[in-house]
Amino acid sequence: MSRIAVLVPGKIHERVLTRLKESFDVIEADPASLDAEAAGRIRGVAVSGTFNAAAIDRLPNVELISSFGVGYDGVDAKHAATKGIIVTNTPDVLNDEVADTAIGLLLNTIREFPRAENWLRAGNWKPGQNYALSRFSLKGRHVGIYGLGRIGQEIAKRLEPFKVKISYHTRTRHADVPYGYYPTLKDLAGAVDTLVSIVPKTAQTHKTINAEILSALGPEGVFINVGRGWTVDEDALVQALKSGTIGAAGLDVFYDEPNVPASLFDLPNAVLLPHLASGSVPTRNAMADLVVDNLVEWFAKAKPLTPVPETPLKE
Ligand code: NAP
Ligand code: 8YV
Repeated sequence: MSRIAVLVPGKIHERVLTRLKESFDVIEADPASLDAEAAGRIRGVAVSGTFNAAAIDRLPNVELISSFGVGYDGVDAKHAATKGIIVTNTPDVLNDEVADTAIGLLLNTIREFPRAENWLRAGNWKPGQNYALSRFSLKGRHVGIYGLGRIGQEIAKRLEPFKVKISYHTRTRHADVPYGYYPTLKDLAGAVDTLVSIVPKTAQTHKTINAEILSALGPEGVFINVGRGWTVDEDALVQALKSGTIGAAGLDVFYDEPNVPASLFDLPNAVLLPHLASGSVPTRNAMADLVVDNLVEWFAKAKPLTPVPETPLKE
């Protein structure tokens, strides 16, 4: 009996391929390159990155699209839903790693550890010569979290032992958290001196970190982004860092990855990471397993493990 065919349309974590091949007939191809017979055989997709409406429409019998990553902005989940197709993502298994990265990036940005190490490695540490004191300290700061979801809440919990004040902005207020709530991002930015963004890429979050928000954050302000670069007006951010409108920024994500604006490279008050917040071997393995397990569970028991909210669930 032939096995269920699963399409892998592009580069994906090696463990996804290895594990998929244990249970499925894996077809590694661009959906546009498939003939009608091959496209008709595909019942599942495992994807890291983009799978748009046109790609979905090429697969008449696809039932589930399993996306690598908690952010599934590359997959047209709304379009899939109109056709009864399930989309899954990889929530929770990466919360700790991403929250740990956010804290590391915050400390690196405030205390300038990457610059200090570069200074040492360049042979500058000599008798009588010490690295300059960092302008900023985490001590006594008021941290605002833009997005208090699964990851935002882990970031907040990790901040508590640092004895900083913690506030947040989301559209929905949480009754069960001990943090101050601000109903608008502008109110939050005006109240805090440190802003951490961990919201998804949606039409509503596009360039919401703009000149007005950065100005509200102020000259002592530190901005950290571990969510999506889409959320930031990068020209406004560069301008704010150059002019001293804000003090410093730590960025793991960029508007047009992997194209990081050259204007950011020259800024001494920016710490830049190549979208690695979930990028440890154990966490990426857990994400890979969840990509495969969603497909396995769907085809064995008709119950995906982690469907995204747009997905229509067939009982
Ligand atoms: P989540 O649990 O869905 O949380 C999202 C949070 O954002 C919620 O608190 C939500 O609250 C808030 N939010 C959404 N739209 C908003 C808006 N327009 N205004 C204000 N708040 C808004 O998601 P998660 O698992 O924490 O992940 C968050 C995002 O982080 C992912 O979607 C992904 O883009 C990014 N991420 C990045 C990395 C990395 O490697 N750098 C790794 C993992 C995740 P309300 O709905 O109440 O507004
Ligand atoms: C991954 C992420 O780097 O989960 C997400 O939303 O941004 C990251 O964990 C990415 O999805 C894999 O390329």
